[in-house]
Amino acid sequence: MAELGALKQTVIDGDGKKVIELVTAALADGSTPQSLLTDHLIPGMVEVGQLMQDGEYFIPEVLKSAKAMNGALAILEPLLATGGRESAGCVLMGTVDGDIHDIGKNLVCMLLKGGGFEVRDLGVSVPVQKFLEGVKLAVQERGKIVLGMSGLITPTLDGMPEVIKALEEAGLRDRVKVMVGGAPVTQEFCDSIGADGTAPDAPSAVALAKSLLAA
Ligand code: B1M
Repeated sequence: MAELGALKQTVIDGDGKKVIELVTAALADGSTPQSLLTDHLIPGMVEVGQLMQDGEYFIPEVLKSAKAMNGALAILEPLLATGGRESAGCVLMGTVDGDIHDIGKNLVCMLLKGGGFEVRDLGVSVPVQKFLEGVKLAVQERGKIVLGMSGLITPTLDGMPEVIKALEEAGLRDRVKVMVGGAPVTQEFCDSIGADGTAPDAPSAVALAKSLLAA
């Protein structure tokens, strides 16, 4: 489909209406949600990041692209949903306090749902206390759970060890497997804060959540 080649560029241009048109048409033509994400939408956002870094894009342009991307994710999400399979477990997810980036988190949530997980999404800029309350409730209802924390801004990553400390103080740490991620998160950082694992992208986050709950 010739028009599909334009999808990445429409994300870069932040043309939300056109992105939805192209995604809808591509799905009708038989493209899979996974291929739309991997081959077109995510590369579009990666290029937006590069343009921001190069000083060619500023917040208003980036915001338009992010809105266009989230519009596409909203269409793809139900197509990746579990369809009544047995639950693979419960993942509580949020972006750390002070950070409003949600595209990566939304992608991880989407693929986790596709992988059979019940996902409780606390949203963006989640304070320590809100993470703690979410964990308490999820543990009560579901037993052992995975807590996923996403962070894109280096200084806000400090929120991750704060949440882990709060879990320890509340006596909940042994009921929760902590998964951290986001572009600036490294394995070294993960180890240094005592998290249980990190994943570089959404598909590997699903594999990690499965192995953490199986462990
Ligand atoms: Co901002 N921003 N931004 N931004 N933004 C970055 C992150 C930045 C790298 C740009 C840059 O300077 N080069 C930089 C952070 C630098 C740093 O500290 N490391 C930055 C900055 C500085 C800022 C502001 C401070 C800018 C300002 O105001 N001066 C501001 C902060 C606002 C705030 O949060 N308080 C800001 C604002 C924004 C927008 C609002 C305009 C918009 C966000 C809109 C939204 O999310 N709804 C935005 C965007 C879009 C970006 C870039 C361009 C793209 C991020 C993105 O969506 N990537 C980004 C530049 C870049 O990344 N190169 C940038 C696509 C997404 C699919 O990838 O999120 O990495 P990612 O997620 C991946 C993996 O990381 C992983 O899986 C995902 C899918 O494969 N993953 C996990 C993510 N979470 C995971 C969790 C897991 C496991 C894996 O387990 C729990």
